[in-house]
Amino acid sequence: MVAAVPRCDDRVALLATMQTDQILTTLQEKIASAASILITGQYNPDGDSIGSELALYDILTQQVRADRSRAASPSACTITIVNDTLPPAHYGFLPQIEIVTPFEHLTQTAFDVGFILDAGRDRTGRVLPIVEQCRYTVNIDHHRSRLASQENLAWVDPDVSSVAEMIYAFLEHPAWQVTLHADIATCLYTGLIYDTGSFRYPSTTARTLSIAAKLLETGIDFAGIAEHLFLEKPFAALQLLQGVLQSLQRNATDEMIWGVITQELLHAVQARPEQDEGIITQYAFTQGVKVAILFKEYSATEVKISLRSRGAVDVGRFARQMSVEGGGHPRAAGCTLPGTLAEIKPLVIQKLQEELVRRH
Ligand SMILES: [Mn+2]
Repeated sequence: MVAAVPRCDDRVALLATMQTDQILTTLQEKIASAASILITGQYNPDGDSIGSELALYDILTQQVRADRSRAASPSACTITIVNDTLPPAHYGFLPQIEIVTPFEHLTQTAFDVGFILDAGRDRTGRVLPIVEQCRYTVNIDHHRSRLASQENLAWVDPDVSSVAEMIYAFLEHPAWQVTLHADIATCLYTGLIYDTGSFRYPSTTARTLSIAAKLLETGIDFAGIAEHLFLEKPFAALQLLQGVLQSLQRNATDEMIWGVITQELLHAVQARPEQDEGIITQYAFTQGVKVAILFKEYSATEVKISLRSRGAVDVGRFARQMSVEGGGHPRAAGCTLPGTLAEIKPLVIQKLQEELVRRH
């Protein structure tokens, strides 16, 4: 996309291409004079953020090596990946995952260049004070953000499927002397399939698939990556699903379905809260269901609610109505409400029932 001459009948594409071209040229110049680089992202890294961080680490390492090999007196450059929390154990298959520095082990606090991937700086958790001390900050993100303007360079494109797709542009740009190899491809493919649900979500474009094809040409174990990411589950996650299914209920018209994760259940199966990933999706795609709800009793005084809609109800708007911190998309949203499960559950079911009746 970057190197190609854009079609002149498409002014928007021309603008976007030039911006990407300028961004990557600027970044190459910045990296050439940097002695220390920080790579960070959202406080709990997901497949796209950790995959993109590791791929960028490799790309920067290659570029630094190429720049320094031409310099008369080459200077050293350190590159550090750190997030608030370490990636979950099931990302252990990613090449070079061990180079990620646990936050507690970080000794350096000032960096020349700081990259914030897949999130705004407000979502970096404990890394934020270190981001604030970076001499030059770069945000590469595909979420709409209020804070991107705080960075020296903001490359934010909400129309792109994943940050991994954006990182691929480094490999196409003439200023970057980097080679795509299987390790980078494994990391970027992880980001692509994580954020597109294996190319099922509407964010998937022809470019997403053409990048995926280029990644496959390096010989990566793409079936293995998908198994690690989406199919393998700890036994505790299965027990959690078993417990949630026991609470399965639906309304009189069979259009609304819900389940409950109680504190008792979490404790009994020794599951971590994030191990409920995927349960709500299964609920939402039950035939005839228009709205799915998962109530999560994470403490005795508040209930986290995950919502999915097949389109009849805007659950993002509903979540924002229920709580100022609630939000999400029309079809996938969530909020946390103060109160006990016994109070919150009937209230939310009744309000969503009213929304459904209004849509009829
Ligand atoms: Mn992402």
